[in-house]
Amino acid sequence: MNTYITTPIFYVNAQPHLGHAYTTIVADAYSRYKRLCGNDVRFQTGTDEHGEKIVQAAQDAGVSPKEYVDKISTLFREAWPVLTIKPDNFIRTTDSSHVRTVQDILQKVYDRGDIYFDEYTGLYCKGCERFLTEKELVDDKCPDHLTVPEEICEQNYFFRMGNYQQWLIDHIQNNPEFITPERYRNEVLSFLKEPLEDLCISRPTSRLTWGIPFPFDDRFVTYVWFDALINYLTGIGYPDGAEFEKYWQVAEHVIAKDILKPHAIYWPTMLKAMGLEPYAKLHVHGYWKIGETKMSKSLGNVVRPVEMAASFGVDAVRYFLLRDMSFGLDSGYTPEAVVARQNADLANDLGNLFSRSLTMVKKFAGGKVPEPGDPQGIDSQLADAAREMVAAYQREMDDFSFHKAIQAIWDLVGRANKYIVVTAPWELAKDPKNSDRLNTVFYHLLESLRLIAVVVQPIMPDTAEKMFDALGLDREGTLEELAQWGKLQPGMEVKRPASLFPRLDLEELKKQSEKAVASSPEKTEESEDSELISFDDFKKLDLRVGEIVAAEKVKKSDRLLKLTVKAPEERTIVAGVAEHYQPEDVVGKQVIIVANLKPVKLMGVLSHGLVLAARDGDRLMLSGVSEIVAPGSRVS
Ligand code: ME8
Repeated sequence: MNTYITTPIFYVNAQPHLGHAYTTIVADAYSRYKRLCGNDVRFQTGTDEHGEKIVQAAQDAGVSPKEYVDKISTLFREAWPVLTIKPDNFIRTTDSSHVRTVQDILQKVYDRGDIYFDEYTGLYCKGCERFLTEKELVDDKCPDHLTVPEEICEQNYFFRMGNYQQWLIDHIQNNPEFITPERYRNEVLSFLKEPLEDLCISRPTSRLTWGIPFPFDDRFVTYVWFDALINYLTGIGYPDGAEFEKYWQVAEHVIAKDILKPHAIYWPTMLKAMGLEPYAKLHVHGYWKIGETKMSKSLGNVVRPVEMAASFGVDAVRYFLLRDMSFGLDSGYTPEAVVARQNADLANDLGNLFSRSLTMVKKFAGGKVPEPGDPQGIDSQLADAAREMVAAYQREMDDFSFHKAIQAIWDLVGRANKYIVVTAPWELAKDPKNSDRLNTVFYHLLESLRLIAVVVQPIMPDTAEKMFDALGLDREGTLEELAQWGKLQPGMEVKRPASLFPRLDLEELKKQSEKAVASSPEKTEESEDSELISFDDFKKLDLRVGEIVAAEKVKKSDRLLKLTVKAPEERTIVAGVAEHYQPEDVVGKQVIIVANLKPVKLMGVLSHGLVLAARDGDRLMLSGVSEIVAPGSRVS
């Protein structure tokens, strides 16, 4: 059997964060699991490098787009091994083979009559890099980016997505596993109840040159999705590579819900138009959040996975992410939650089971796997539980329910710990008459540990490796072979156990990371004054020039003005300046705003940002720039 598993290719307008790491760890764990099942697996990830966002990010960094994408793509590529993620292929949309494939596909679909040229006026969201329909807006804003989309009228190429709407509905209805979990399948089917608009797939080169030129019209480049989605084909050598033959029909994509529509609607219809079968499965997960807010680079509330691994250990991070998120639903990140998992599930439950068992075998059985005697009821129950665990684990891993697969393993860990308490090997060891019984107990314990090591491997590869080493085991073989009860050979030596997981103390970790900052030579100046922030911290602020186009007093407040600020989209900002300015004084002023603050409600009005002002004694003066500039200009 073959497996082809992919992650989204991530935009290189920012560095990898926990959200990207989660998707990629999921794909890595699944690919390791399928390999363990004996499949021939290909796992692909990569970076998405064209488009306006990237040009903007490069400009902000003061380098060329090419220099910029090379640098950030490398950060992604180098982050993955730190998390023991091992992709077979890392694709970049600036790879020449990808560019060629996209152009071939554009030509093919154009020749078939599914691409046409037209004029279009629509509401364009820069954040999504696509036109939004009126229906998608919430309070006239893009619900993901909280910005008012810009009305744009221009000539472009369009893909006749609507031609394939009925086919897509039938396909989703006939294939319940095509989009999972079910809530997302239902969401897509409900969206498909309305007629599908055709998809704008180009940008004029007058607006954007950082893209793939149309093969039949060099005044245009492809628009982000028609370029990006095709990576899944390029990476396996479409159209005539042997790997394409082997892997396309089993393709499984993992994404978060933010890019459901492009993957569930654009992509299958594009494939149909190319004359290809759709991918096999789309697995959709929820968001990692900080508090109530999605972790995202545009909001700046991100956690860096490489730093997390340095604090907690790689396997603790992998375990936490796979265990704490129910695949499909949102989940909250806090360092306290990682530490709690590490201390309870890893150090206490698994770590203790492992070290207690091996220490006792060393002490009471000469450090060798003993020959078991006849099992009693309690022994057979443990063996049955282990067999049931393997079956449940397989079912849940196949189903992308990683948290349930882990629960099944930890049920067995709990049972084995209880088995030690009930059988009390240290008591048995007191009387040589019990040696047969003691050997049976040890054999059952060690065999349970062996099975746990086998199934833990895709989730925590390093931990499994340590367990295999201590148990002196052969790890070659498929899950079916390795998971047979009774494979452990009596007489084999077990090694003195290394501790699997340290117990973590969050306060201690915080102190250590503060110390590390204080003692790093290039940071000494900074650490002398804790009020100073780093340039990286400063860069997180999105400062813009905003033009106040309307202002009114906030009801029942002496202090607050409700401002409508153009920057360049219009947004509402509540400012505490009413004691210093009348509404009519501020209209027309250009001010400096912080554009990426989390929205907050003030006296019942939702404020999207903050206006900067200077306080001089009792006076408060709004900030501004010395010349009139375009609203939305970046302040740096
Ligand atoms: O959308 N929680 O790239 P992107 C969970 N280039 N997962 C998260 C997350 C969060 N808070 N934030 C991001 C793009 N992700 C396009 C994709 S594919 C042909 C083109 C993960 O860098 C999740 O996998 O914005 C999400 O779908 C993806 O990053 C979006 O990455």
